[in-house]
Amino acid sequence: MLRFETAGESHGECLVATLAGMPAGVPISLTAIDRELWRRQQGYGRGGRMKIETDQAHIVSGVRHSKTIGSPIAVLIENKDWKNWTEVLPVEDGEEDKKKPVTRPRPGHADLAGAIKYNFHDARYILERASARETTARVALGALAKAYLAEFGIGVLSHVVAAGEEKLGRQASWEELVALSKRDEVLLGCVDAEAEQRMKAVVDKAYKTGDTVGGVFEVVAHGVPPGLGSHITWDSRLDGKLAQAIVSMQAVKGVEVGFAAEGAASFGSKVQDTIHYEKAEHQFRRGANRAGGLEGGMTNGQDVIVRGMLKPISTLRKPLESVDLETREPALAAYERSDVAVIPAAGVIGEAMVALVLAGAMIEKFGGDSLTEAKRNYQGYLEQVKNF
Ligand code: EPS
Repeated sequence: MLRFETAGESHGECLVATLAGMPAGVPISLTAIDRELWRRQQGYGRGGRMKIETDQAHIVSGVRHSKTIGSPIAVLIENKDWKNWTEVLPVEDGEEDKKKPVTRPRPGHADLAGAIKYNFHDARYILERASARETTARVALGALAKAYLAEFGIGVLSHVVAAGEEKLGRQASWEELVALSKRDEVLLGCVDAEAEQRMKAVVDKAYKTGDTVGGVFEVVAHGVPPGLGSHITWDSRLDGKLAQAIVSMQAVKGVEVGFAAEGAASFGSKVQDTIHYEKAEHQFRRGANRAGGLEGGMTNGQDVIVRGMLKPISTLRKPLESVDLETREPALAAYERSDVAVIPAAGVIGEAMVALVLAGAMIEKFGGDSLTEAKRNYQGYLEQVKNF
């Protein structure tokens, strides 16, 4: 089974991530991992922190001579900002007056719930880990999962479908997503230039008013075989696993598999993807892909489509009402340097999470201690599907 963990705090020394269960022989490129880390750092609306960090993956185990060797993979990513925080957040005692306590919790952030739960009157210890900085580690591991999936012809990409009230308003083709992922300048991660400008205007408005803005990203997995996940138990349903993976992301409050919201507002006759058969090619074909490639908790061979809904970032330059944890008097919420919008970055993190879930499902179904063995098992299954 594929298992992963991350550790690390936003202004600590580094982020650490481990991935166990990856078969041996998967080609790994550090350049490809760093490209994913770069993509996560982009987007109009990012704050000053991204000028400090240039994320780079440092693999310390599990990969030799550019291939996985079957042992757990451990990745370190340095926080360049750490040098500014060594006295604020030392591992040992340090000086009391160097601390930067956060006592005015931000509505919407983990500050208050975490402070109560962990019994701290300084929410700094909570926000350091709750911060989306942690997603850097997820993206590094997601890049490893993507390398594995690529060996089976599966690609995972994303795009932004809404920023605030501004929407893309149409479907994007896989080719458009590929072209978008190759861009060296990322504005809002939208495939349509006109819609992207409308989205930019929303972010500009948030900037000007000391506000923040959320949005919706869509992750698409292409080339996925039918039969990943299962209908047989609640916890083997792949849609459930994908939903958890997406909602576990910082600031994500909602997830949609396929066109769920539209479906809920329509009649059944308009929503289901009709089934057809191409006799000459011995292949089933579907009338549409409104199910997002998942039926009964299983992939059906169409593109897997999941969307994540991001609430606006909870750190506001024009802070909201809060209460001081020490005095219990009304106070404006704490403000620290922050992002105004992170929708394209969230899309890249969503890709990583989807890639990790799909790689996990592939490994569960096709096993294999080595990639050679996994591919042999996969080919056998494809043959069975072809002859169905
Ligand atoms: C974050 C606040 C900002 C973001 C950070 C998440 O960090 P800082 O307070 O250091 O400016 O930039 O995101 C990242 C560091 C990142 O790599 O994505 C927060 O409060 O969640």
